Amino acid sequence: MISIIDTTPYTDQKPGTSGLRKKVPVFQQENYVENFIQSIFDSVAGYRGETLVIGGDGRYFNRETIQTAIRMAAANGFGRVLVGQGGILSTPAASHLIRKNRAFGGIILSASHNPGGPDEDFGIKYNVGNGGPAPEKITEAIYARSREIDRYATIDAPDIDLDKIGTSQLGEMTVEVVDPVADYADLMEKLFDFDAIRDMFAGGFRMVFDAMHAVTGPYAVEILENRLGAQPRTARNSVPLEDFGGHHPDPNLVHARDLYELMMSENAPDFGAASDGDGDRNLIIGKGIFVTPSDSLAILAANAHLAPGYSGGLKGIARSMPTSAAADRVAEKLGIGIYETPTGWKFFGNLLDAGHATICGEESAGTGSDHVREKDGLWAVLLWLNILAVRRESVLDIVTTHWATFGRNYYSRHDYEAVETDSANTLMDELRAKLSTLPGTSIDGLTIESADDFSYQDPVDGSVSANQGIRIGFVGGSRIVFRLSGTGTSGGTIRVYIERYEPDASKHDVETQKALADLIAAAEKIAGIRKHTGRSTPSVIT
Ligand code: G16
Repeated sequence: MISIIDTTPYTDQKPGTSGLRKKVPVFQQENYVENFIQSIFDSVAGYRGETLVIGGDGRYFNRETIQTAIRMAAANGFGRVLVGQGGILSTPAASHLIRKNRAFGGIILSASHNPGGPDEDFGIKYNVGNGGPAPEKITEAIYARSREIDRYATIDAPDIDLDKIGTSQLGEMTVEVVDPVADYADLMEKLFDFDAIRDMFAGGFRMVFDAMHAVTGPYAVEILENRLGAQPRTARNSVPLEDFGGHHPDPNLVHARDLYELMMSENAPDFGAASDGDGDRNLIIGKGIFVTPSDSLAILAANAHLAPGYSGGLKGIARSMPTSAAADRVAEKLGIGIYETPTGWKFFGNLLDAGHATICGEESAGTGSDHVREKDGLWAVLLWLNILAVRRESVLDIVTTHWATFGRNYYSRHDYEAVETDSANTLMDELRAKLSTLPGTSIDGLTIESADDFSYQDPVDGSVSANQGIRIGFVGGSRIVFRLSGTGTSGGTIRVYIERYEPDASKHDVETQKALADLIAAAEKIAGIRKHTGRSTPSVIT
């Protein structure tokens, strides 16, 4: 029985870099979830009788929201819902399911790498029929609708048993609870040389994968251990927990510290990797070397032809603006296009659909390809494994050879988290106001060549996204970028991205923060971070 329920709008349902992210108690307010989901349905057209994919990263409030979304999909006229068993679907697996089943779209419940639990974070993302995040045109329509919504549709029905694979009926709509792993694992098997990787493991190659008690656990166990024959317990923390065991499921050097220390120890295995809450990010660490996401993108692009899925070569590479220019040098050598987009995977969708780019990446630990329309943590891990299996060199050797060939882009990101929103905005406003006066000036011997606020025009649909981050370029190719994060849930987060290009291989083994010290000091002088935030050091350095 369909019911139309009266509701009143909330004013804060503006999707950020990746969907709507808020604290759980915010989502638990009366009709908060219902308003947002109805706003999604009201902002897209033509879904009657079509398929909707639903799943999430297993965090607290996942199951309740899935039941709400299923009922609302039935009441709004969808013909079929595909939902991952246990409510689980990694973001890349959801993207694949949407594409494979030619679904109309998908609702993915995740706050990515943010912590989970009753007082922590939750999120709702909407993905469109190409499997990728909704473009800005749609997220803006959803926000506009959420500000005037006055009713939503649902159906009176008992909960669906999410734990049992099978098909049931909800009113006119079919609900299929599906294995969340199988289709995705099959896709990986098509892209990569599983025989070569299996041989490498059989020869004693050792790896540790930290699933951080998040969604990739079941995927990693099935792919790495069951299908590729890696030793049992290669996948650690592999049971998804609603609160991620009390940790941040963020695969960086702060939150995956144990893995980092293991990889730097005498006893380190050959390869270490981790993924985040919803499985789209990756962390790659070789024995004795952390590979920055920007370098990883460049190295994967330079070696992708060694994997069967990319043996025909790449059409182009795309990277977000703050990502280092390491990939640009690879694109130049391969004679293919390089695209610089704003932060947010949604900006890669058109480039992938139009066949301009095959591989995309971001400094924020995201890499992926045209196999889905999301970044994909395990995909990056498997491409690395495929390259290692073919080259039979250590990660350290592969990285240092890459630098010797292309030069090294020293790179670091400094985050100032949970800063007062007003202070963060003032810092950016003051910076923006003086941009035109900066070129030609020098700070401690570093001469500024260019300064602007990045604006992107999508080469496929012509849409323009302005104010995407302040870029300060120095003579010689070094760069500092300032931007406010679009994914935080408390206050503002200022991100400062610092990069220096060093072509001389004899200067490639300087410690990163040391190699960037003069630029780090210049960032403080240009932006007055201490004055605005009261902080003398960043909260996180990656
Ligand atoms: C999301 C987006 C990424 C973006 C990252 C950081 O990742 O999908 O494209 O790079 O946030 O964004 P920001 O710098 O605005 O915080 P995820 O893994 O959180 O979905």
